Amino acid sequence: MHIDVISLFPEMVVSGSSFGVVGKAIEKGMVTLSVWNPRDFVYDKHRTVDDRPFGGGPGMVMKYQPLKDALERVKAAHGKTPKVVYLSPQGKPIKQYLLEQVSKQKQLILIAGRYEGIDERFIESCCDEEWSLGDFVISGGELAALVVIDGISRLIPGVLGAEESANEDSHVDGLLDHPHYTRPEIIDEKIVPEVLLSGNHAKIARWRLKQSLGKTWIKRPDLLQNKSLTSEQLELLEEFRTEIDEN
Ligand code: 9WO
Repeated sequence: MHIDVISLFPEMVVSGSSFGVVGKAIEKGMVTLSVWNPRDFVYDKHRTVDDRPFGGGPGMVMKYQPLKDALERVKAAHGKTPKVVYLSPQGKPIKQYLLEQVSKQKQLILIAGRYEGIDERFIESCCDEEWSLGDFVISGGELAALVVIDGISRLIPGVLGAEESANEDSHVDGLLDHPHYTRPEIIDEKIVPEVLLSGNHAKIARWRLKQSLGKTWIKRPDLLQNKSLTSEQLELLEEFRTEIDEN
């Protein structure tokens, strides 16, 4: 998968993508990343990429032309018309299903804004979608772009080892993850759930699913609203609730 990012801080995107799973995926060429700076598409003496907002108000707005020319250059480089996503507080919430959908495509273009925002005419005419990490304002779209790059990279076949991708199941079926434990078995007089030491993989899988269901019920009941549980899952959740009541 190829990801293009248009950003005034290309180094932020490149360095933020050079660690861990994403760094390895890029190293192996399973994900390729190009970052384009709108400042390279302006030709006045001061290389102006922003200007004062019409109608007054605080701050500056990113100009249409540098963004448009950078986007045209990206499209010329790949000759296709991939999805263009603008990362902004006004976007639709980024969910796992969005990442899964876009991970199946060959290319994605991410627009990371700065200042107060970007000229609305660019959003309207050049961006297919607006995505948001959540209802908050940070200093720019680059951190959101890094989240999208990371989330998509993990979904590219082969990026995660078999073992890791097996662990992914609990993340992507609409439930919260089960708890994790590692050595030592006892620390600060705290033990590991016995089932995890049993070597009985069926029991362990059942326990993990029960924990995912229970944790989701406690922390994010809204996720269960949109999920039709199987009879086994309903039974496990009931078991979890009973155990909670008994403790
Ligand atoms: C800045 C600002 C200052 C005073 C009053 C209102 C304001 N809104 C903004 C603003 O939205 N700035 C954005 C900075 C413009 C687009 C790029 N920036 C950004 C993206 N901030 N936060 C995001 C973002 C992206 C994805 N998910 C969550 C937040």
